[in-house]
Parts: sequence; C-alpha cells; structure tokens
Amino acid sequence: MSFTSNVPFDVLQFAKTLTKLEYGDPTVLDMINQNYQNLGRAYRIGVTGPPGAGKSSLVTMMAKHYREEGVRVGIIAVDPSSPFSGGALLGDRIRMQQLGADENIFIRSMASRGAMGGLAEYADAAADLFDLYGFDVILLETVGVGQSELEIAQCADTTVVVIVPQSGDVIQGMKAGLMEIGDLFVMNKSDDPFSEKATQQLKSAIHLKEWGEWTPPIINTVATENRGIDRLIHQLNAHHSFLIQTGALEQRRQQRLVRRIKQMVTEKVERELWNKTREIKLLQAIQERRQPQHILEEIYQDFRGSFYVGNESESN
Ligand SMILES: Nc1nc2c(ncn2[C@@H]2O[C@H](COP(=O)(O)OP(=O)(O)O)[C@@H](O)[C@H]2O)c(=O)[nH]1
Ligand SMILES: [Mg+2]
Repeated sequence: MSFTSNVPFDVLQFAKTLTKLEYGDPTVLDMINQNYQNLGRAYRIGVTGPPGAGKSSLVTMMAKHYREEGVRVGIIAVDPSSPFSGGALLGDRIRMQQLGADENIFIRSMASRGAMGGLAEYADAAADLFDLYGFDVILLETVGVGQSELEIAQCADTTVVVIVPQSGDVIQGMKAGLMEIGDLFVMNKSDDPFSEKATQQLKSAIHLKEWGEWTPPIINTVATENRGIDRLIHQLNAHHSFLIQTGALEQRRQQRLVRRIKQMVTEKVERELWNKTREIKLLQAIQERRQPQHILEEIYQDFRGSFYVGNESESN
C-alpha cells in the first residue's frame, strides 16, 4: 500500500493496522518502510512527567483546542507502569471520552511491550502510522519516570514536561532527567496554593542551565478547568516555528533516525553473533574453566571469521 495526500481515512482499517503493529506484523513495518519518503509531515509533541501530574487531562484539552482549529489529532498514550485494563488507562479513557466520536481524533493506549523490541520503538512506529494516515499533530503521552520513557520522549519533535506544585519541591520532581529533555515546562495544577512558589523554583532551576537559542518557557495551567491551554498551544507553535527556522527540526529528525538505525543494526549483529552454536561453545568453554579473556578472543575471532567464509585472502 502506498499513500497519497488524498487517501480517504478509514477509522476501522487504521485501528486494525495499529493492532497489527502491536503484534509485530512485518507487513505493517514494511508498509512504513515503503512509505518512508512520505513521513515527517506531522508535528510530534511528547508530553511527559510524573504520574498524576495531569498529562492526560492536558492532552485532552490540547486535543480539543487543536480540533477547534481544524487540526487532525492523534493521541498515543503510553503507560508502562499500568496494565492495559488498569486504573490509570481506564481513567485516561474516561477523561478522553469527552472528545467524543470525532474521526479527526484518534486515541491509542499502549501498555505492553508488544512484539516489537521495546515501547519506544513501538510508539515511534505507531507515530509513523498516524503521520502516514494524515494526522497533523501527534500527542505522545508518557510517564516520565525511567529511561525507556525518556526514549519515548525522544520520539517527539517537541517535548513538554509537565510537573505539579504539590510536593513543594519542584527540583525533586526533576530528578529523572526531565530537566534535560524539556522544550517547554508546564506547571499544571496551578490552582494549588504552592503553585507560585513552585513556579519560581522551576524558573531558577531553568536559568541555572545554558540553553542556547531556545530557553524553555514555563506555562501555568489548570488542565481540569481548561486554563492556560491557549498559552501552551501558542508556545508550542512558537517552538515549532523555531525548530523549522533554525533547521533544528530536520536535525532532530536526522538524529532520531541515526539512533533508530544504529539500534537496529546493533540488534541484528547481536542476533547473528549469539546463535545456538556460539551459545553452546561459550557454555562449554566456561565449564572447561578457560580464561574469560581467551574465550572472548575465540568467540570474537570466530564471529569475524564468519564474514569471510569462502574469501580467505581478506581474512587476516
Ligand atoms: N486540581 C487540579 N487537578 C487536576 C489538574 N489537572 C489534572 N488534575 C487531576 O489530577 C488527576 C490526575 O490527572 P491525569 O490527567 O490522569 O494525570 P496523568 O497521570 O499525568 O495523566 C486527576 O484526578 C485529574 O482530574 C489541575 O490542573 N488541577
Ligand atoms: Mg495519563
């Protein structure tokens, strides 16, 4: 299948394709690959932050806002910490139900690793599908608590870090590398009495860092009351323009591909290296109590040698 700009959108078919992707169906991966030249139209926004910060509430409001502007919105909600039928995702769904039956909004929740390598690869590929199917904006919600979540955030063109004032110690909430990845910071739950103090703390923390051409703005929001969302969208538009004008958008996308292809090559090499025969050889060598360094050399040389089978003259 290939895509033109006028493919009629079939909701059911799209949902099925996403499910196939979830099961690692190679035909879907192949389709993404075949249509590689058509990728990159959509603006990918990552929304990350600690559990309960209000990410889903914000994403819902952002989607509403974009819909009012006629923008087609795809939402990918990744929550590795809760099972598919678990509370958090169920909550997400209920909150997002207010978006209603609008075919220009599509929400996909994913909680399991699925058949693909990891959640980051899967989320990335799912975003590709949304992109190919003509969605303008893709909102990628992830819980910012660990490495894999940071990787998911890196699938985005712009990363929004959502934090809340409750703890009274904002810097504490920034531990998981969130400070490093934010292009925009949202202080949600700004109806909280600590909000002002927390915003000041965050501002100081941001200004401690060297940011180059773009210093991340802080946007105060109350997602549940739809407050501050227009300012958030305004800042997102500003960042999007900034990325385009400076060439950073292209650069980020190239970097993303560099990472992705490197990782695929590494995985392929690893699969070939650790075939059954070498696994057995390794175990035998260990049982014979041979020196680890010698085992390493032998396996490595054997692996290298496998590239030159039938081509002895180059195998020195
Ligand atoms: N007071 C207040 N509560 C909020 C706000 N935004 C979200 N919430 C509530 O915080 C809880 C967690 O929100 P949710 O969007 O599920 O957070 P997520 O885990 O980051 O996706 C829910 O009960 C929301 O109703 C806000 O701005 N102010
Ligand atoms: Mg959520």
